[in-house]
Amino acid sequence: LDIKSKLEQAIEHDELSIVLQPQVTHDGTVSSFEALVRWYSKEFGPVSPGEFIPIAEESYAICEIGDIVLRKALNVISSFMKNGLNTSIAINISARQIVMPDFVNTLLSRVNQFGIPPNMLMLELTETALVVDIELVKETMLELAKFGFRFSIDDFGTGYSSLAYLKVLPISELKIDKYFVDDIGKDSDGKAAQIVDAIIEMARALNVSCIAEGVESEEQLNYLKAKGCEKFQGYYFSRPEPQAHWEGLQKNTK
Ligand code: G
Ligand code: G
Ligand code: MN
Ligand code: NA
Repeated sequence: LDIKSKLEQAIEHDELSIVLQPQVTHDGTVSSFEALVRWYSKEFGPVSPGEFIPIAEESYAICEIGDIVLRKALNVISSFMKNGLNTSIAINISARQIVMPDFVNTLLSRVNQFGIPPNMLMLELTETALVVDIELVKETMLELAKFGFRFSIDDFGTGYSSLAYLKVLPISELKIDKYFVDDIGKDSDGKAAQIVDAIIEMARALNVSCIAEGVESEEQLNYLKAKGCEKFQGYYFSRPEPQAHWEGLQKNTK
């Protein structure tokens, strides 16, 4: 069997799970998490999302995965809220998902089912997903924003979205791609840092907040802090970990 049919079986047999990576503010507080899907196959062992997400994106499978991740994330939010922890969760939304005719209703029925306020969810869309059908995506985003869902632009700086698009979309956050963060202090000409500066400026101009992903060193963190980036995510703070890891932490810090 090929990986595609194995993935369909994995979806059916509940072999997918999520891990959570913290998103941290200036004072080190965990304000939110990004949920990242994982596939531990009984047959192949761990399969990286870099491998199976592009395959899933070729079919409706990505929508099923999206719904699985959504339900698991809502379950985590619910459990955190019961413990008095108001951390929101960011989930990744694929281009194919956002243009599905039932996308708004699916999201609404899921948050109602779990009793979670929509503002506890941050929906991460890549620039590439935005421009697939900008008019439809804009209408969908505006509709969802009315209910309180928030949006983050993932992998920012690597796509083709123009300021003109960004200005009319209900965006809460720009997420600086790891690609630029990686090179802070490493590239000899300082261009990565200049691009990071420009993205932070753009976030300010759009009046949205800014988060950097892939933060691995204190040097990167200090640079981003000094420039006014508001939130940080990366191995410097923590790798993505299962829910149980964070519940332990919660109890310890009480
Ligand atoms: O977690 P890393 O963990 O390896 O994720 C690799 C890629 O897979 C990233 O580009 C990430 O956006 C994507 N990805 C991870 N989880 C999800 C998910 O739930 N949905 C979608 N569409 N993409 C995901
Ligand atoms: O959704 P997105 O494409 O942004 O996915 C984020 C990816 O980056 C995931 O694969 C996640 O595991 C990975 N990641 C998060 N923080 C770091 C980091 O500090 N270093 C590296 N190498 N990868 C990271
Ligand atoms: Mn993401
Ligand atoms: Na990203």
